[in-house]
This record gives sequence, structure tokens and C-alpha cells, in this order.
Amino acid sequence: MSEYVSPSKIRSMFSQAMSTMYRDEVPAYSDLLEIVETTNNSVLKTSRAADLRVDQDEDLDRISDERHGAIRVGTASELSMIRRIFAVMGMVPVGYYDLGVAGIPVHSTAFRPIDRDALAQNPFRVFTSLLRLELIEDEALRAIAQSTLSARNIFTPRAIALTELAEENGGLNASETAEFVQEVLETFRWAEDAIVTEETYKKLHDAHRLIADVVGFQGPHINHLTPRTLDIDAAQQEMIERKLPAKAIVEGPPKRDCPILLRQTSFKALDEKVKFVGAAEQGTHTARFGEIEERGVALTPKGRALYDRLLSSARAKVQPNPDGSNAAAYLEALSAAFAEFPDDWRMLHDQELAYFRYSVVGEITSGDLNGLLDAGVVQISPIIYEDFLPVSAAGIFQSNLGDDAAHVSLSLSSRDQFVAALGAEPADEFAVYEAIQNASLAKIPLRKVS
Ligand code: OOG
Ligand code: NI
Repeated sequence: MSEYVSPSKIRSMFSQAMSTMYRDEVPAYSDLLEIVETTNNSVLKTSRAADLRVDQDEDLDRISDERHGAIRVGTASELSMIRRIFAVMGMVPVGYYDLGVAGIPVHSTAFRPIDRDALAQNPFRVFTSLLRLELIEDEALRAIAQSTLSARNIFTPRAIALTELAEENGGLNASETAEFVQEVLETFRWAEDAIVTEETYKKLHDAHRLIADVVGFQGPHINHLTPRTLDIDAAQQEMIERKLPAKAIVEGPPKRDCPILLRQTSFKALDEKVKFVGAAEQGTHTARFGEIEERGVALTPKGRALYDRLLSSARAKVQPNPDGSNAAAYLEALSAAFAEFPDDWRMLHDQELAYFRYSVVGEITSGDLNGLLDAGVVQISPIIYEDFLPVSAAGIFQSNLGDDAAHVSLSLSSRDQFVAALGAEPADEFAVYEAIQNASLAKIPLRKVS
């Protein structure tokens, strides 16, 4: 057994290789990494970091390496194969996101590690979307899209062989791992040769820009990588100062003392040169971008329901325009709505709005957990949210589709179809956090006093 490289180690190596590749492909991503490193280093010297407990346990080490990425695949078999590949890296599907409700023709899951130790070693996640081809109304165009997708092979034969080997043997040794990482990287690499003619590309693009991005190319190029910042407002300000084309508003909850869930912002997708099939001249395609995120505590179903209610009430008052023209009004509505959300760790804990880990820092004298918390004998530290938010994701998608992007109108949720394509039931995110919380509680030797 010990000759096998741990899935967490494979995941770290892969995440690192992906970051190096993306820095090369999208130079602005390097700027973003620099901004995040600088702002994180200054936050780590403040009490905010202490509050987030990022200076305790192993959570500090992961900060500078922490990131997520996103891809969009075209077929059920691509999705199920990518699931098997990610499994070798200790990443399993968590959650189901129906972006159709926001007019985006995909549904998605996030591949990520789920247990506490694996998350602490490297929490790399990949937001993975499956295109819903049935939404192309024009039958002839849908047939072209289908045959284009079924003719392509997005995985190298060696990547498939090594995945099968890992499944058979229960792991990969060091040299197999090195090869696996390089082979899998090929699936995510940008290639400027399109696999359709310019005419087909335009038709796909008119149906929806995302359809052209998925169907038009040889593979599901990584479309962004997102480092984690400890202060997204400072990082966003720095992006603007460096003249990166930053998105108008930060998605998610407003700035708070006790960060919850996830706040995200991105810089807009770049125009890139492509070569269409049979074309003499170069064309362009706009897809890849950079994003940063600030993560806070994971919410319980009760906390999440409150979050969803407050977010919709703010959005019912002010719907943020993509051009940022009403950004100030939106942020004001958001802050006003969220005044109702407790902004104190202990309140979030006591009202069962968020998940925490417990640790013993003194002598246990009774079985009363709240008493021990009051006495400072037991401490709570927020369990970081590792997942995504559908409204925010829709905002990120949209800001990178351009303001002129066609909207498909659809609301039919097709979770069953997604699960069938994936070949597995995605884990329930709440259950994952609850298990981490319960495991830490079980380690507290609560003494019954008679
Ligand atoms: C994925 C957008 C969603 C996020 O951070 O919410 C996402 C995509 O554009 O493919 O990555
Ligand atoms: Ni993202």
C-alpha cells in the first residue's frame, strides 16, 4: 500500500501543475496571484486572521496554495470519465447546481475532497458543468453539435489507461503519478485550433456563447483558476488600481466581521486568437478569465435559508446591472438586508446558523458545552465553506459571457439526468460539514457532573 502516492498528494501536484500552466496561458492570472499574496500577507498580521482561525491547526498552510477552477464538458461520457479521473485525486462530486434557472444552459457539480484531513492538505476543487444540448432549438444545429462532440476525445489514451490502473490497483506509484498528472493536464490545456468552421461557430455562438465555448474546441480548457484571498475588498481595489478589467460588484454576502460562505469577483474574459477549421485568417474567442474568492464559515440549512432570503430581498430591491452603473445602490441594499444576519461567531454557533469545530483549551470540568464555551475551556473555530453559490456562479458566468449574451429561457430542472450522466449521486454538502463538526465534538471528553 505504502508505495502508492496519497490522493491528496496527487491532487496537490495536479493543482500546482494547473496553476503553472494557467500562469503561462493567461498572464493576468500571475498579477492576480501577486495581488492575493500581498493582501493575504497583510491580513495574516491582523486580528481578522485570528478570528478566522487561519493561524491555527493546519489551515494556514493551505492558504497560498488554495484555489478552485472550472471546466465545461459536452457529453455524459465526458462527465463520467472526468469523475473517475478526479476520484484518483481524492475528489468526489458534491452538490448539484442548476444554472438553467439563471438562463445559462448548463448544470453542474463541484469535485472536491470531503474529509477534514484531505481538505487541510489541499482543498482544490473543480466546478464542473455539463452543457444541456437539448436546449439548442434549431434541430440541424443541435445535430451538428452532437456529432462534433461525439467525434472528439478530450482525454489522452494514457490518461484513461492510468485511471483504469489506479482503479484496479487502488492507487498509483510515484512514476505513474507523475505521468498521470501530465496526461490529465492535457485535457485542460488551451488549444487555439477550433474543431468547427467559423460559420458553425457563429451559429453556436448565436444559440448561446457557452455552447460555442464547449462545442467549438478540442477539449474543456480550464476557464479560470481562483486563489483564495483573506480580504476580497482590498484585493478588488488592487485589481482596479492595476487596471485589470474587474467585475463591477463582488458576488455573495456583504463585508462582515465574521465572513460567511463565499464572496467572489473576477476580471473579465480575454479575447483570444483562434483558428477555425478551413479558415485562412485568425478569429477570436472569449472565454478565459481570472477570479478571486474570500471564504467564510459554512452555513447550516437554517443559516443558508436565512442567507437566501436576505439575498433575494436585496435583489428584489436592486438588481445589479452588469455595467456596474447601480453598484453602490446594490451594495447598500445588500448591507441593509444582511443587518439581520448575526455577525458574531458565538451567536452564529448558538443559533445553529453555521458549522464549527470544537477544541479543548483548558480543563474539562463539566458536561455543559455552553458553560465550557463561556468559560473558554472549549473553543469553536469556523468550518470553512468549500462549495459554491448558484446565484454567485450565475453572476460569474454572466460577467464573462459579455453583456450581449443571449439568454435561453428554461427552468426545467434535470437533476436526474445530470446524476445519470455523472454515474454517481453527488454528496450532500450539509452532511459533509455536519460530519466534520460532529467528529470534533465527539473528541471533547464532556464530563457528566452528578
Ligand atoms: C463556472 C462559473 C462558476 C464560481 O466560482 O462560482 C464558478 C464557469 O464559468 O464555468 O466557477
Ligand atoms: Ni469560479
